[in-house]
Amino acid sequence: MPFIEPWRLRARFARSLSETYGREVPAYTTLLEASREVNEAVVAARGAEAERLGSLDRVTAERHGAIRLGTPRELAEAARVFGAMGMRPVGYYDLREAAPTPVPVVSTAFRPVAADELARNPFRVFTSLLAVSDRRFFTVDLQRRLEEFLARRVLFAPELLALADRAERAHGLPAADADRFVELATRSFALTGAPIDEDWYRELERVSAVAADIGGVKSTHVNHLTPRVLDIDELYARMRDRGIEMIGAIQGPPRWDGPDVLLRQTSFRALAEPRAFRRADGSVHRSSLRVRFGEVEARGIALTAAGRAAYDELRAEGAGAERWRERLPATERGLAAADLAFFTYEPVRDRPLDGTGPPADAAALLDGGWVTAHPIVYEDFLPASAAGIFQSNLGDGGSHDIAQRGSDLGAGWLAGVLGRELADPIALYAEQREASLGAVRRALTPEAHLTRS
Ligand code: OOG
Ligand code: NI
Repeated sequence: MPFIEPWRLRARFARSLSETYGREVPAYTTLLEASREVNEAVVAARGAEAERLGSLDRVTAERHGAIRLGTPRELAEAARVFGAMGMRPVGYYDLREAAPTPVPVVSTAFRPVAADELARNPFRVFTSLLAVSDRRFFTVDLQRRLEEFLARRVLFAPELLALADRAERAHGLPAADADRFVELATRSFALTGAPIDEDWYRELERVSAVAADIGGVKSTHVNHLTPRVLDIDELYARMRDRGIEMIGAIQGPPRWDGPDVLLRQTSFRALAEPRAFRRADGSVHRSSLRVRFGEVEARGIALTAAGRAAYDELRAEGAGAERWRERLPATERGLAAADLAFFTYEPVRDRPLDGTGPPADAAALLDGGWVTAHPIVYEDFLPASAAGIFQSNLGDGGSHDIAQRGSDLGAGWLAGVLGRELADPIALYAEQREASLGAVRRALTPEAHLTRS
């Protein structure tokens, strides 16, 4: 029987989730159509340069999903399910601190980390955990009732978790078990029709729409699945032309004439979906909820810590394209030379010899024509954009009391909950760059390498 490796499980799961979501949210299918059109038009117009940050095949298949969980136990279980598919927790996002509208969650993203795994299938899931212990949002009483409610629900079937553990240990599953794994995993994230306790849901909604979405129902669901486009301004215009109500803006860096960096995102408003509600007297009636929406993203080059600091400053200023040009070099080469963005380097094989040896640092290697640079794509998320995406789709901000002290729930705490290392995105990009520079040095100075080893 064929053996299905983690990346194949991941690719199949992403496809299966996309099919389910398309059936549930028809506007998602419109978004996919518009995205495909935009990507094909960009490649036709710009040629190979359009694929510099990912082949058309990768970009067309690329998705990120978002899920929201209620308890540390649920998060640890999700980590096992994603672990089976070669997806590791990367990055810590504290959206409770997001201005101007805090969201009562802390988050991470599960994604492949190795370059070859990302190339095979880069599926990632932004995963948020409700901060029930945070007094700025929840009283002691509400925390207790939320915890009681959440403790009684089961998001991931024991059979799914057993398969996940086997898959992670053995780096894959035999075909029949793989089918079952994908089926159960997809089912865990599909919307269920079970009636919602109306009083409980509405009480939570008054505190926070996110709290209601997470703690007001007995299951979880993917709340969006995001395709990637090569030109997000063009996509935004096309969706509006199709009469779809988009949120006010594109989040993240502005459009400018330099290379795409980090991540730009936008979305259409959550659509009203029919849901059944149970009243206190036991009667069931139909109403609707707006929780699931369509988002789209454009990815750019990963920034170094210095580049990221510049981005954060520009964002805080609300800077437009002009300020960007003053603050950041508008070419890949400039970004590489100033060490503001991440690249991998490759030796130039036929560089004419001129008696000089290769210099030590990347910028000088580039200037001397020793190497070519390839941009590393940003594979992660942006906390301010994430909070903006949450808020723009969940109606009003609910209530919170900033006078209260926040509970800890830091990155170390989250790693403990996961029982896994929480990778630092910048460290992952830096590792990739260093590995390529190591290979460059070995190729350019073989003798030095030999005498050292
Ligand atoms: C997650 C929002 C964050 C993104 O793309 O920044 C996110 C959520 O709505 O649950 O997906
Ligand atoms: Ni998203």
